[in-house]
Amino acid sequence: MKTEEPCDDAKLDLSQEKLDRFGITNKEYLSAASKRALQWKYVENDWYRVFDQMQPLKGDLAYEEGVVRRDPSAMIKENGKYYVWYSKSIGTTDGFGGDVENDKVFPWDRCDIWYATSEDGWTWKEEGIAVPRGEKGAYDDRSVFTVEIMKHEDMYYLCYQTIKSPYDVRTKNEVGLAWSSSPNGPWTKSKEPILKPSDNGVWKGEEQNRFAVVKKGDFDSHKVHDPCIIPFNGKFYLYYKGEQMGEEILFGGRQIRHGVAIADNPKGPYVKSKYNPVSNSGHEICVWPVKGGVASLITTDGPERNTVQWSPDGINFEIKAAVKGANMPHAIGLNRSLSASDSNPTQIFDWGLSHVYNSWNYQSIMRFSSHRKTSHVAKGEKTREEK
Ligand code: AAL
Repeated sequence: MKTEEPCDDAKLDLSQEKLDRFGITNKEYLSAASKRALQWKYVENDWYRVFDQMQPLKGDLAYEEGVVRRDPSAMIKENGKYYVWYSKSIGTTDGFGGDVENDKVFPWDRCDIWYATSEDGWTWKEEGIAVPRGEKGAYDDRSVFTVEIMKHEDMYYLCYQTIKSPYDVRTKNEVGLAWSSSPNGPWTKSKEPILKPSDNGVWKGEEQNRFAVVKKGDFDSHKVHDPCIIPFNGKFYLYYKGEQMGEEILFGGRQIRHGVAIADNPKGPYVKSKYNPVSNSGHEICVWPVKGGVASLITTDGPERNTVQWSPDGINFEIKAAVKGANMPHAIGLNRSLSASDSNPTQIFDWGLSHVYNSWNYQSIMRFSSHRKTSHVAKGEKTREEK
């Protein structure tokens, strides 16, 4: 039987070189998979990475029973030391259904933002609280967590998630900002959140059930998470993860998507892009500027998970490579002291930090590393480059 018509054959590149590369010797019989391969926009190997097994840290950031340390920020190098910020809380997680005013509903509930320094990236000294939860009644009175750092013109900016008590399953999650002229603080907090969920979703009924909706609204109608600001094209691009009211499992996992909000100044106001969402897959945000555009590691959820994507304009992302899922850190704190280059655009993954689940109650920060893989060789065989 001749090939069915899932796509327009006229648009396929049927050059001899391409057919030979994909091992298609009879172009009269193209499966749907072959047609998709011929439509791939990018097939080179320069973005590919394989992650090694994560290694434990030493000193104050070594695993500590009874303590949650998770969601490390990027690392920056200042005064000859690496700095990292992270969420820290104490004690077990109660979950929902009990007394949400007083329980701890998630490991990232009842967190403050702490920071630590290290000379070698292995042995860390915990320096103390950078940004505490707010006073009762403030928009961040319940938890501040999942922080990112940006240095710009000798000022330091921490952006992070905020929760106002009570923390129940329908509680909206927002984003706050704090700034300082020193990585050691003191930090000044924004009086209001710099980013909020869209307000065009409608809950169904009064019960605390996040799946019951009359209308789901935008992709970020429930939560704006994992904020990360990078300077780009003379502006400030705040990338974030959106969660939608009435979340479903759809085509490859949870409905988790990424958006961007853009500002002229680091403190905002941040305006959400009309093109959002900019990714229909992913989870924690991991973005870095390279090749004149913005690259993004997409992990965990959605059909495009475990891919590296790149956009020339910070908005229109295309897949550049798949990333091997094994050992892949999913809550990466990038090492911003490593620069990605045109010839090695994923060099920023040489090493950095992420967290692991030691248990549902407790998480700790560990060190990841990765390497490029350009050929697949047997023991004793020379690589493509060595031949
Ligand atoms: C993570 C992140 C955010 C969420 C929670 C802590 O996977 O997406 O940080 O709020 O879980």
